[in-house]
Amino acid sequence: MHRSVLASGAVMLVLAAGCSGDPAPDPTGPSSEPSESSSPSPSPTPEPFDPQQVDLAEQEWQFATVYQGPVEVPLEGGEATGGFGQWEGKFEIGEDEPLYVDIDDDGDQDVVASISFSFETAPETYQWVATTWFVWLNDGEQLTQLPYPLAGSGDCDTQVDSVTKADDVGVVVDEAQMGWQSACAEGAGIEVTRTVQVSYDQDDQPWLVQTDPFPSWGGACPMMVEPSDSGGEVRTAPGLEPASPEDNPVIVTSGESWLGDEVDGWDFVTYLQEEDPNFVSYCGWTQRSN
Ligand SMILES: [Ca+2]
Repeated sequence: MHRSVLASGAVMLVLAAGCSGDPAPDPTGPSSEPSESSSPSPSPTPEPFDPQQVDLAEQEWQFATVYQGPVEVPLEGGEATGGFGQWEGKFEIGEDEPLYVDIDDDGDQDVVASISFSFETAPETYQWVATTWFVWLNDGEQLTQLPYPLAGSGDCDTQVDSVTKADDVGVVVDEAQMGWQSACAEGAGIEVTRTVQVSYDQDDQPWLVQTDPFPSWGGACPMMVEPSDSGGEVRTAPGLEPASPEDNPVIVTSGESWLGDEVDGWDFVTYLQEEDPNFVSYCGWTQRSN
């Protein structure tokens, strides 16, 4: 009897404590915040993609010149052997360090780097053919190479002196063109400096566009071979703004380029500026009239 009275007294005490004591902790209330912030974050934010962590010497490239279309080149240790055009030979990643630059101005660092091809004239004997600079675009998760040559050096052709970061957006290509109808032995002596960035068309296709000294195609350009009577409005890239050289563009016949077959409905053309005494070749695109 006495025992049950004690027991019910204990129950009363528990109930009293439940009613008048401190309120139970509210998990959503302010009192729970300090314990949450002091515990370690269960899922740390992943590291952002760093293009400098990509080893371009171990990537599959597409090698091309402005004349000869792309071949796949799986580099290992910066080298690969294989065919290019009528040649068999070897590909090697350029000697210069890759250039890290936000070439499309989207906030992510892209890469510009070069690759060379030499053909094998005899066992273990190679003759240099061409070096081409390409853009690798960073989409925030990976690098993807643009197949269009940004700039290129070739035998008896344009020679690239440097590709460097522009003060504003893009890269500055310093190169020298051959004089029109000049002999190879005279070398490339006509200095050209152009600033190039990547711009996107309405379908989000990336294109190389020259922004300085005037809007034009920003990639490598085949040299003028002879005058032509071709016409048409020259654009910087298919579907983008008109090229606007300082003087009227005069379309000429140039060395054949694979880019001419690349885009449905568009021709890839070389033009001069009217009255240009140096016959400097620039490139652009005209809408095909069928
Ligand atoms: Ca970018």
